[in-house]
Amino acid sequence: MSLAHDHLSRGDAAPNDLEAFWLPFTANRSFKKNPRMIAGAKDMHYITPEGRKVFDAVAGLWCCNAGHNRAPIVEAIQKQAAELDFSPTFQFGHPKAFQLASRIAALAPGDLDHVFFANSGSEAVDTALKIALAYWNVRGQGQKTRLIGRERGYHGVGFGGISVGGIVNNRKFFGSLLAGVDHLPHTYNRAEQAFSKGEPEWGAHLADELERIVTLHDASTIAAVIVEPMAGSTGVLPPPKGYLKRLREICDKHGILLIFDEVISGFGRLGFPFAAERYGVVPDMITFAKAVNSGTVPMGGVIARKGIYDTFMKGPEHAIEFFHGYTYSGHPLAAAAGLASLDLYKEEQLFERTKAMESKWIDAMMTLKGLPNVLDIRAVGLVGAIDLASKPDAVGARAFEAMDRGFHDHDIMVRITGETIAVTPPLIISDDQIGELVDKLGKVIRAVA
Ligand code: PXG
Repeated sequence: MSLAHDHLSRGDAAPNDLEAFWLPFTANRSFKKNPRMIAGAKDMHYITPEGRKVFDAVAGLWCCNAGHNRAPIVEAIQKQAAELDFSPTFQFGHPKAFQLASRIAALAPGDLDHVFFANSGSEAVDTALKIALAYWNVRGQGQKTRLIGRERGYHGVGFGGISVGGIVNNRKFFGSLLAGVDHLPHTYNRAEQAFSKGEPEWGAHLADELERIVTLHDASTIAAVIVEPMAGSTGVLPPPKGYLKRLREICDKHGILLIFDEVISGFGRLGFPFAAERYGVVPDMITFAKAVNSGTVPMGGVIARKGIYDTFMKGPEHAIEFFHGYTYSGHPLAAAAGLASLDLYKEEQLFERTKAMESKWIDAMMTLKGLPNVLDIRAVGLVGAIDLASKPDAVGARAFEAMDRGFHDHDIMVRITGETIAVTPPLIISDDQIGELVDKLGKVIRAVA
């Protein structure tokens, strides 16, 4: 091995200069003092540069649903890189992007049968919002421009996504955002819902707030409503029973497009290919990313109903129908990884398995009730969240410490948002590993009491 290569590989495993990398959504100064560094992964575990195994309780970032470094996916990516590294999808195409689009369309409910590829959830969301606006424009109703999001919604970090999103820190630094956006109220109410198993009984009536918004702005100005079927990033908020059906009814009544942001809930997280199926509601578009290829290569996209696609397909045949796209839309490596991941999900029946494990998972999560500072626990599919009481004058400090000590002292990776710990393990988790995960969580919660 050449000296240069030797130097590089040592550098990969344990970088000695952490300054240049400005980490995203991270407390950079704290991280650089005591880094939580990952060098490898296999199945349910991460491996630190020192070789310590860390239980991955969050599927990376809600994305590695098949677990880490699975051979069929790794091999598909390697093979694809050697065969076709890149080919454009503007005016050209390569077979795997078409195959993957067909496979995704087949998993989607109803007549959602056309797939537009992007490279992340944020791009998927901005693409869906642009399709909505252009759809009405093409139909001669260009005055329908308003977009309705929801408080506590997370739709990525593009200007469209933060505008319809409802998390104050993601919005307040960035000026006036998109004009003409309004928000539904969020669906969380601790007094009514605390420690609900799965979808809470209380809260379907909050969908009626859409009627109020329509009355205020008039349906003739509203293009689309976008919600996460289950709000993920903001602390895991399963939809109240009946809420999403009600939203669909109101959108239908007023001729408003309904977009489900399934970047987290798609590809098995809630025991179904998409949450739309779990909740028996067919939206007009679904955004996806993350687990489409088990988090291995950046990819996102939008699945649109046939009627939306068909609306664009007019005019001269040489003319571009929709002026939007990314250089890497449908990238060969991402597409190959997607096909291999969907095969693996099917072969190991990971979506069905998740559904079958759900009640055991929820019961296991609820055993943490009664531990110090635990104010609420929510669990649905293979997702769980624990709200902790804040330390006086230090909102978020307790959860931050839980994440940090979890990694360094208890060999577990968790996610935090505000004072909430979120867990969302790879779908290959075993019964015993559910026990192990909850046991570690309990230790972490006690450690930060
Ligand atoms: N929509 C939803 C519903 C998401 O959850 C995005 C869009 C944006 O995806 P990209 O690929 O642009 O990041 C997301 C991303 C967390 C967490 O800890 C969640 C996400 C990303 C990072 C952290 O909850 N979701």
